[in-house]
Amino acid sequence: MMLADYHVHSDFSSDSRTPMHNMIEKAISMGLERICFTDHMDYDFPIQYKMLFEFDPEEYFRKITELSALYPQINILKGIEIGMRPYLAKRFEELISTYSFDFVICSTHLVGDRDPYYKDFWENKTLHSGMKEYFQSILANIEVYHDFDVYGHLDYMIRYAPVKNKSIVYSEYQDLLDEILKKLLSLGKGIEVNTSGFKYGLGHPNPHEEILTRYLELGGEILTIGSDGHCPEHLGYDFDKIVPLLKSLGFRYYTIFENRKPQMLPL
Ligand code: HSO
Ligand code: ZN
Ligand code: ZN
Ligand code: ZN
Repeated sequence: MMLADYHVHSDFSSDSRTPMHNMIEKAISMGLERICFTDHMDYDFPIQYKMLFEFDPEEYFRKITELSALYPQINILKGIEIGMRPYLAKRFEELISTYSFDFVICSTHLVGDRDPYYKDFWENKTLHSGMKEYFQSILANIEVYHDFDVYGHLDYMIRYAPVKNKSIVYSEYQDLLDEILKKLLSLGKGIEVNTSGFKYGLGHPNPHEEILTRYLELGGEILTIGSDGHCPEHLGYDFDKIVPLLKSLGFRYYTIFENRKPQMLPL
């Protein structure tokens, strides 16, 4: 059993209604030693989606400090999931340098001003062209923004593709994926394995095993594990599956962060 969940949302994210203390109590009941909140900060989220993925960092830090005192039996970390787009790099640099987060996940949630979560993204797109644009936007983000620890759920948008057969041929994106992974490695950044792919019935985590294997082949070591849970039932989702899966791919360690410093733990 994994003892740490490094991708957790609470009602500081506009798509979660779970107060932090409910997540923490669930984590304690599951025997987790660490829970790292990584609430959404997606500056300037397009108005047509009527979602405001932003929180007040002062309030966030105050709340986590208060809860850390209330629940000494678990280590509660202050993380954040930033929804990157190239023109926001300066704003995020300022935010991340101002507050002492333990852990920063950089994610692509938008391609241009379209969210693959909604149907309008997929109009006039095939699965292939949508995926390609998504991967290209990851590259554009890591070209200009570097103050993060891991890149989030590298291929997660396939879960929202309006097609029945979601099995994707990763070799079709090999060049792009290699470019992304090599760039991340040259920057000393890691990736995360996000177990919510199982929850969406994909039968694999995000990213897919093929991407994880390639990451390992290229010398990738930093790999955090997170459920991306937005409610207590989804905390630590399928963690019992992910450990044997990672071991079977050849991984021997996973990574946790504290004060932005990585620590490798045996799987
Ligand atoms: N933020 C969700 C996905 C999403 N919801 C995009 C709205 N737009 C994944 O945590
Ligand atoms: Zn979310
Ligand atoms: Zn995300
Ligand atoms: Zn998330």
